[in-house]
Amino acid sequence: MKIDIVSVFPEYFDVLNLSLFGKAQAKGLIEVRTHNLRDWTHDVHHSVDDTPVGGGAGMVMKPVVWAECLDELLGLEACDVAGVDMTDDAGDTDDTDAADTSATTDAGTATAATAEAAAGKPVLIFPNPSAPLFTQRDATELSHADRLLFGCGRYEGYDARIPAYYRARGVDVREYSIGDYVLNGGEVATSVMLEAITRLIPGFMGNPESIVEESYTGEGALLEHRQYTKPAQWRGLHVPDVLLSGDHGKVDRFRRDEALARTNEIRPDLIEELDCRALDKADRKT
Ligand code: 6GU
Repeated sequence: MKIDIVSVFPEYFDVLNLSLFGKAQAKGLIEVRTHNLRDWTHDVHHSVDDTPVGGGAGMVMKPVVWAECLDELLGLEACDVAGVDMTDDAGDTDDTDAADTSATTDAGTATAATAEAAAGKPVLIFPNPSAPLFTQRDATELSHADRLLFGCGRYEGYDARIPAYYRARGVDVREYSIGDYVLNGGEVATSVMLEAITRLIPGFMGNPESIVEESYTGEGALLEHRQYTKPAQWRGLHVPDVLLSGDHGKVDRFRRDEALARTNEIRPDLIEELDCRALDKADRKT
């Protein structure tokens, strides 16, 4: 998987040379290139932002600089696009866009295209606290992509026409938030998403089984049961007896019950979403 990251603080990603991520790069499983957005500016101050149109506090990242950078990284020639209405908010958020015409270049313009699952196509990802939540499902889907390009915004965000433009050019554009809190920029969110995505690439993890049973994966999407190691008794605290019984059926049942009970307590929203086909007969009794 080829990964490009554009940021005004590319040094943020130096940590990607450490740990499993560093090993995956050394093994050639992933290839990361970081880029400084300021390299695509032409003014003496290398400015990447400007005041918000319509007024308000803070600064907004300029489409002109971002587009020069992204055109180059995506190998696109600059051209105008037609048929994108920036006042139509539903048309710009996700892959349920109304128009599904594929990108064309007749008369030097391109028409709006529906984002589609990655099949050899690069996926352009913008971290954005006002976007849909990034989930394990997204991580799983994106782990199959050949190329990811992350555009990290800082300050109050980026001009909304940037993702709209590349979507209209037929690029698979995604915007994701990583949670209900505000960070200073997209760098940390990018690191979080990258870690969630790349650890699912076959060969990335030392022990591939460790990713199978985890929370949020698979049909069930339950929180995981709690874990214990030896000693069985420690400072007056005992490992549950059933885990020492050697009865795999009982151990599985105990863990499943605990996962369901903990999920119900901590994340009732996940129980709401649970597909009843993912429940077994014994679950229904509890
Ligand atoms: Cl993706 N970006 C920023 N700046 N803050 C966030 C976020 C993203 N997700 C949660 N908070």
